[in-house]
Amino acid sequence: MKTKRAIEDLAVFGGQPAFQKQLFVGRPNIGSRGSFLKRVNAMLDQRWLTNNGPYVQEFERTLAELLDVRHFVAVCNGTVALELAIRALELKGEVILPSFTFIATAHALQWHDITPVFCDIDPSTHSIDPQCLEALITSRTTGILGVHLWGRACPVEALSEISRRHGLKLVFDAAHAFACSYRGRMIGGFGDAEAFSFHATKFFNTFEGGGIATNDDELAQRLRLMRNFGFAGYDKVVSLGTNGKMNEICAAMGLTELESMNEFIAHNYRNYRQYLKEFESLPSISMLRYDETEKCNYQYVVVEIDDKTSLVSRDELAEILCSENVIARRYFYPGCHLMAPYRERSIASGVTLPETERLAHRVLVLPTGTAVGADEISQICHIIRFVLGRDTELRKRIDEQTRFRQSNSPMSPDE
Ligand code: T4K
Repeated sequence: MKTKRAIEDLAVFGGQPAFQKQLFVGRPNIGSRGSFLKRVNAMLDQRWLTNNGPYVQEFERTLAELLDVRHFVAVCNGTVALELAIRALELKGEVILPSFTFIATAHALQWHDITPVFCDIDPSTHSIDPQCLEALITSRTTGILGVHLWGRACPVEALSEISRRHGLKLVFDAAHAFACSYRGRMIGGFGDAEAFSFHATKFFNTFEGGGIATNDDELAQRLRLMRNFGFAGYDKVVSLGTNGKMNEICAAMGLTELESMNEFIAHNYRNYRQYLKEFESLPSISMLRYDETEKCNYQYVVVEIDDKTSLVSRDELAEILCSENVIARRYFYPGCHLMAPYRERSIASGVTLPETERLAHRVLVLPTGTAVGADEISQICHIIRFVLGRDTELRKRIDEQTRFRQSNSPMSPDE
């Protein structure tokens, strides 16, 4: 391990970076190459590349069983999974969702001319706050789109109860929550439908890919039509549709990844436990915990930097880590309601989501996955402990540097 003893040892102040190669959040987990290539060869021999081929069908059957749902409809990515679910459920007008999510959750609605109405979160869970939600329901509201952030279920019972009482559809964005459970039931079976992403950066990937899980037979039928241009037979179109199909090579990847999925989870779990232990006695950082009685993919190592106890901000820590080649990510900053094209509307209508905005300034996601092991985590945590332990000294140094930069800038007010 490259020990940092003095401030000058930090790469940001001219020291040697701790890592030669960059460490990323969301480096793909890769299953058995042999197994994947065997499937690819068989696919090429059969000359069946897409359009509900044998791998897609096997993938769908396996996933429906794994998630304990009647139907799993595989599609080309998680955004299209959301869009198809939204269309097939005939959502319109306004749909309520958390702002603290990946922008695709909001875009999937807006793309279909549905207004995303952003709701604040509960800071203790990072998930949509049901108490704020109810006040946002209007005569135009047709649905609720909950997000199982970080693979932890959002408040499923409360959302189900509210949606039932107001006659609203309930969809979940389960992009983070493949192979996770809630109260012993696999995520996938809640609400009217749940949409998954199998993007390369997810713990389980099909390069690009996604799918919708549902127990509703009619909905599944509509989804299957819609993902294939509305074709009900060779030349019979019965509904509006798009091209949302998953192709055979992606399904082959998915089937291969399933063989190693438990190893990926075990690796992520070891990483998660190590991070927890390393941060145990560091008061200015708090790490998101998973309920270990549930199934979980442990894909996200999420920390919050407490600006009341640390003189170094989240963004400064991220910059310091980046110089060391640790590409930690601040997720969902500044919150979807403050991103284009929603920002202007939020500002004009006075939407403020204090908890979302506060969290978006505190959260940092650290590298994990099979590309990251115990030595890397020790080194990352050493740097973080060093930075937060020397925050007074660092604050002085950063402020001096900022003043120096400002006084040498051609735009400097001193000139
Ligand atoms: N809902 C939620 C809650 C989501 O999180 C997402 C997707 C969706 C819906 C939509 O699902 P998809 O339509 O994407 O299936 C990434 C992903 O593109 C996105 O899938 C994901 N969420 C989101 C949270 O993160 P970026 O902007 O972080 O991607 P990028 O290119 O910066 O990649 C992250 C890091 O991963 C890079 O620094 C390098 C590394 N990487 C990436 C790729 C693609 C690799 O090492 N190899 C790779 O192949 O968005």
